[in-house]
Amino acid sequence: MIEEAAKMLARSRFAIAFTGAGISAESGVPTFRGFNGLWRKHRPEELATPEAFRKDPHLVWSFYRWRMDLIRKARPNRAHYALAELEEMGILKAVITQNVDDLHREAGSRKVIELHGNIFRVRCTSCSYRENLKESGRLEEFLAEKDLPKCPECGSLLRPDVVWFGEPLPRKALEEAFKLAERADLVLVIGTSGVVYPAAYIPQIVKETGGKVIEVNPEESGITPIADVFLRCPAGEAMEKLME
Ligand code: BJW
Ligand code: ZN
Repeated sequence: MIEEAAKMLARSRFAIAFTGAGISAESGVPTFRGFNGLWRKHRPEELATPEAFRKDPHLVWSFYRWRMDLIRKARPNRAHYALAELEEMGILKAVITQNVDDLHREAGSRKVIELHGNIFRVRCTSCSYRENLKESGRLEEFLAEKDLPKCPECGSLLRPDVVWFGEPLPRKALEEAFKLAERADLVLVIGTSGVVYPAAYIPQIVKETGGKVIEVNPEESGITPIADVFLRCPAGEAMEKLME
């Protein structure tokens, strides 16, 4: 199976990767729906929605501050590095990710499309203020604060610049992702349950436009039925073998 996948990858002319929380599991970032999922106590729909934020911004912010702190200490793993290397080799044209953790960029991937935002960015709920806390150097200070974060421009409540259920995905990123998927002759799907839309359309578009689907996941997912090759193992192990 691995040999088959390696051959397909080497022969492809325009390969892309589509990643989810599972690729960062070996970096110590909990997934959403897995066994040790992030939201076993709180279901995604209870925390990652505009309604939850309106109802209990303290709960939602404490959840995001906890995750920001966990993610800033996480380092990319073998799978992230392998994707950066495949791009360097000219094989991989882009990484389309549902993750908000920045680990693809940390690993050296250049063409990264973030469909669900970035956990290190905040934005104002009233005005157009946005800030990347990693770039502004204010992350430590932000995490130490216990009160609700307020906009320095207008004083309104800040929110994480991520995409919650019922909210539209960033238009440009989604359009670009769909275009790449139409063009791709191969998609490497790594570590996603493939149940959250519209992101989950990406591998389907590749398939429908004549491309191949390689999936890496220790469990079956919503994508497995359309996978041409299914590598049933953790991302780090699969990607290391694939690179040999
Ligand atoms: C490993 C591993 C290892 C473990 N190695 N693998 C069409 C049909 C049905 C529903 C909808 C539809 N269109 C829209 C909807 C509604 C909704 C939706 O999809 N609901 C479904 C759940 C039913 N979608 C939306 O609401 C989206 N918005 C939208 O459609 O807007 C329309 C609109 C238009 C115009 C105006 C207004 C509205 C938005 C979706 C936003 C999702 N947001 C989240 C939170 C992001 C912020 C944050 O991080 O806090 O995104 S939810 C969460 O799920 C997060 C993830 O990116 C996303 C996907 O999860 P992922 O990455 O797949 O993780 P898991 O945990 O599910 O899976 C991990 C996998 O890894 C597992 O398979 C493991 O086996 C595997 N694994 N270890 C490899 N070592
Ligand atoms: Zn503001």
